[in-house]
Amino acid sequence: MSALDFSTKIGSKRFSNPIFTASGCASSGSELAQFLPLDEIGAIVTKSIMTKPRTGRATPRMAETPSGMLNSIGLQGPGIDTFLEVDIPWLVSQQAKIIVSIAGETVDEYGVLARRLRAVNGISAVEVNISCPNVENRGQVFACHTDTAAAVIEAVRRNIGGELPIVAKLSPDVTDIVEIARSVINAGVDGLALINTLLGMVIDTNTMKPKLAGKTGGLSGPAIRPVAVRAIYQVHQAFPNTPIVGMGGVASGRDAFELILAGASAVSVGTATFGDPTAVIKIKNQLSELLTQRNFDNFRDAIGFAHRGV
Ligand code: RRO
Repeated sequence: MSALDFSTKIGSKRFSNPIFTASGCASSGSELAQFLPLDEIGAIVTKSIMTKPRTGRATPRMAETPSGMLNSIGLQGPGIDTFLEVDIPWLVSQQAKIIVSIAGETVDEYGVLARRLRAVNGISAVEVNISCPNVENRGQVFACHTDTAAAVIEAVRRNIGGELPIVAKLSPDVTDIVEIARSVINAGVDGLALINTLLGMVIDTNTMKPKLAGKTGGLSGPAIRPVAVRAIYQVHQAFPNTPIVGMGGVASGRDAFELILAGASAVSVGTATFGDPTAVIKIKNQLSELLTQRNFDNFRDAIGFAHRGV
């Protein structure tokens, strides 16, 4: 049997393998670099960056949950100036494939970030995070409404030029994710990132108060995997030609394969990295073995396989 072709594509960009990090779970990659060579990862998706440095929400901002965890980080980060001066050159020096995640408080801020990125060398795509659950004003979750979701993507498309693929990161906390996907596809995205965390809450029954200082947080980990599989399946069914970067509780090659069968063209590993920083490489190797066992000689033939003949 011939060697597996493990490569994948998002828009015009090709990636040597389909296992990526998930935004927010490996910052800009430097913590992971002590455990593994970053150039073996399909792509590093950086923590969503904003126009200005930000300290994030008050602590505690993590809480354990059954088969998962809640986070309430609140977009902590260095801001775009330091990110472009320090993080990007360092990632480029590691020969990492880079997907930059961006987040704004207003449509204009997304446009400003896109303009800053358009001339930067070494970036393969931009993830437009329109679905952060930990914003002060829940009315500002752009991905919860078709019009605001589209407005952000139009601003990014206008400012970034035609070269860099744009991937919109959507929230599962909506009535109909297919309608949100439709609006951002019409607004010009090249791909979708499905799914961000679900909004959750934990109350400590000893103190009788919420465990997180910010009260609510984003739920991630294996508990949300069936939600991710469902969202990917629904969106792939409606838009089979739009590449999906799938994420949500992937902790093994088998889990990644499940998201791929649902329709993902690539899979990001997030929460699993906290327990095992080498998870992303282990999952890549397990997936490669599984595809070979199932007689796939081209990874791309497995994308959306669960839809065939249904
Ligand atoms: O920073 C966060 O609190 C955060 C973000 Br930007 C996001 O997109 N998803 C999440 O669970 N947390």
